[in-house]
Order: sequence, then C-alpha cells, then structure tokens
Amino acid sequence: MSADSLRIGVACFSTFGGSGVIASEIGMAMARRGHHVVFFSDRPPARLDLSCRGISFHPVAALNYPVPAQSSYAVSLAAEMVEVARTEKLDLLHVHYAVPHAFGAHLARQVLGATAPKILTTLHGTDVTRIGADPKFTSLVRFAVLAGDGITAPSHWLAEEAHRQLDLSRESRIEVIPNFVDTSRFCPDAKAPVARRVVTHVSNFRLLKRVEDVVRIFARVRGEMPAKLHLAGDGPERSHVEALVSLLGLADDVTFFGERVDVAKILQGSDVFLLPSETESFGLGALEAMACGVPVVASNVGGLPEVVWDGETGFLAAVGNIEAMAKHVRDLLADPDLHARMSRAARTRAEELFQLDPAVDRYQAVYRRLVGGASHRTV
Ligand code: GMT
Repeated sequence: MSADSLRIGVACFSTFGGSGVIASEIGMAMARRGHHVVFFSDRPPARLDLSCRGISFHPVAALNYPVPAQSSYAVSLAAEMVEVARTEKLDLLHVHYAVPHAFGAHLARQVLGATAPKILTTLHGTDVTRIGADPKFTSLVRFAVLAGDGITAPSHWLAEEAHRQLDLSRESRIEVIPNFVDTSRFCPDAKAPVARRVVTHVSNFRLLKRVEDVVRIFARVRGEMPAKLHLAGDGPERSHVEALVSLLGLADDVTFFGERVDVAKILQGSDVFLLPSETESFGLGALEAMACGVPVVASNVGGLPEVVWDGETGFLAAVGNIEAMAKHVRDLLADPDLHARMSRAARTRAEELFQLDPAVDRYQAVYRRLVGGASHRTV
C-alpha cells in the first residue's frame, strides 16, 4: 500500500439488489486503485469477487446468545466494525442503504471515539422512500443519515426526496453520484441473432417492481406477435407471478431464470427491457440493459427519467399504464429501424454518462475530502 492509500470499510446487502452491486463495484475498483477495502455483510455480496487483491470480507455474525429474540443486525455490524476499525485502522466507513448500516456505523463510531473512521452514507431508494417516509422511523433515519460525515444519492430525484422526506436542511449537502455500469462487461453481443423478440425483466420481485404488470404487458404483446419473456431474479412476488403466467396460458413463452450472476449474458439475449416499477430511485437494471444496447420501456417515476431518455433510448409511461407500455414494446419489436436506433442511443448514453471510472473518481474524491476533515455540513 502506498502512503496515500485509504483503508475503507464497506457495509452493504449481500442480496442481488442494485445497492449491493454498486457497493461491490466501487469496492473492487478502489482495491484496483491500491486502496485496502474490507466488506461487512451477512455473507459475501453476490457480485463481489473475493479473489480481487486488496479486498477482504468480514461476516456479520448474529448474536450468539438466545435471549434477544430477534436478530440485532445493527449491533452485530457495529461490533464487527469496531473490531476491524481497530485492527485495520480504517480511515472511512462507506455504508450503502441507511438502514441498518448507518446505524451500525454510528454506533461503532461512538464506541471508537477519537480514533473512529469517517462515515459516508449512500442512500439508495426505499431507505428514504419507504422506511424514511414511515413517520415511525423518519426521525431515526434522519438522525442516522446526519450522524455521518457525507451523504450521496444516485439520482437528483432521490436527493430531493431525501431532503423532503427526512426534512434535511439545505446545509446538509447530498452529493449526487449517478450509478454506473462497467461497459466492457455489459456490452452488446455482436454475435447475437437479430429479431428474437425477447422481452426481459430483472428484479428482486418485490411488490413495488410490479412484475405482474410485466406479465400483463407481455400477454398483450404475445397476443399480436410471437415473443418470449425472460424473467431473472427472485423474491416475495415470484409465486404470484408464476401463477399469473399459468393463468394467462403463457408458460411456454416465459422462462424464470432465478437469481443469476451472469446478468450481462441474459441482457445480451434481449430485445427490450421492461421496468414498470411503482418507484425507482435510479433503476440499475435499466442502465445495465442500455449498456448492452437494449432499449428500455419503464414507468415514468423517480430517477428513471434521469437514466432512460423517453423516445430516444426507450419509452416511459405512467405507472400501471399497461396498454401504453405494451404498445411501446410492440413498436420496438415490430420496427427494426426504430429498435436499431434506440439500441445505439441506449449504448451511447451508457458510455457517455454512466461509466464506472468517472463515478469511482468521484467517490474517491469524496473519501479523500471526508478523511481530510470535511463533512456534509461544511462542503
Ligand atoms: O431501495 C431499495 O428498494 C433496494 C435497492 C437495492 O438494493 O437494489 O434499490 C435501490 O437502489 C438501487 C441502486 O442504487 C437503484 O438502482 C434502485 O432503483 C433502488 N430501488 C428503488 O428505489 C425501489
């Protein structure tokens, strides 16, 4: 390690969601730049490559005592952070998703006192729009977010929402660092056959993703032309979605891939990406699809308009407007010129605005600023 290398702790979810992907990608990129990066999670995050030099992983173990009836993850996380911060002399803790990670980091910092690392909190979405917006939790989330030294968000929309929902004063600066994609891994597959008419959706199958809308949109498309639907991911709504697929007689044309690490390969085999979510702070899956040259049809909510350009890299429609989204998908599948134009525009936009390295440069600059003594109140 060189003298200006940082020692960074990262707390994130291990699941397939976008926050864990972004945390893993930033951590691996920091390690490639010579920083020492320690990950904290219940198990290794799905897309984290532990063979990367400079990366280590510390499992957050549950309390090994039967009295606390429910898991106390924030307490276990804080305990792990305290131990590792002392042994590894961490400069900074970067926590992804405020709950419970910002709480764990704050608790660790109280214990560590003067030698404590700085804390950067990256808000991701429902930590603000669901948990933070719940009156019972607003004050706690606000407290945890403000207790750190820096705050980032992946879209202007989420930064605004955080100010509003958490009642943050304008002195608390939230830096917007858009999510990003590795365009060398997520790229069009030149060898893929054309006009396969494959529609794809990737998510964690939570209610807010409206995966049933995906199936109903596909049913309307399939009623007018041969097409296939590829569904990747897993989550609480999966059994309902499977039941709907059977009910609509679509089983022969729908494939459930489950949770997959090779998302790029699934996207490369797609013609249209569907994301009809009820809310989305950014929509990382949409960006990954665009990088693969796949136009996106999505709902016009949250940070999605900052990612998908309506009419250029795909189409946006009101939440729940199944008819409009089905029409957009049909137009894309039926018109090779339109599809080729939007495919090129999607790839170009991903390359021009959402590359990995410039985003990591910005995170690195924030790290250095915080370790140098700045905070969200002073920048
Ligand atoms: O906030 C969530 O519901 C979970 C989170 C995740 O771990 O995937 O998703 C959010 O963060 C992603 C990465 O920044 C964004 O791409 C997603 O749009 C965002 N989800 C929501 O806002 C619903």
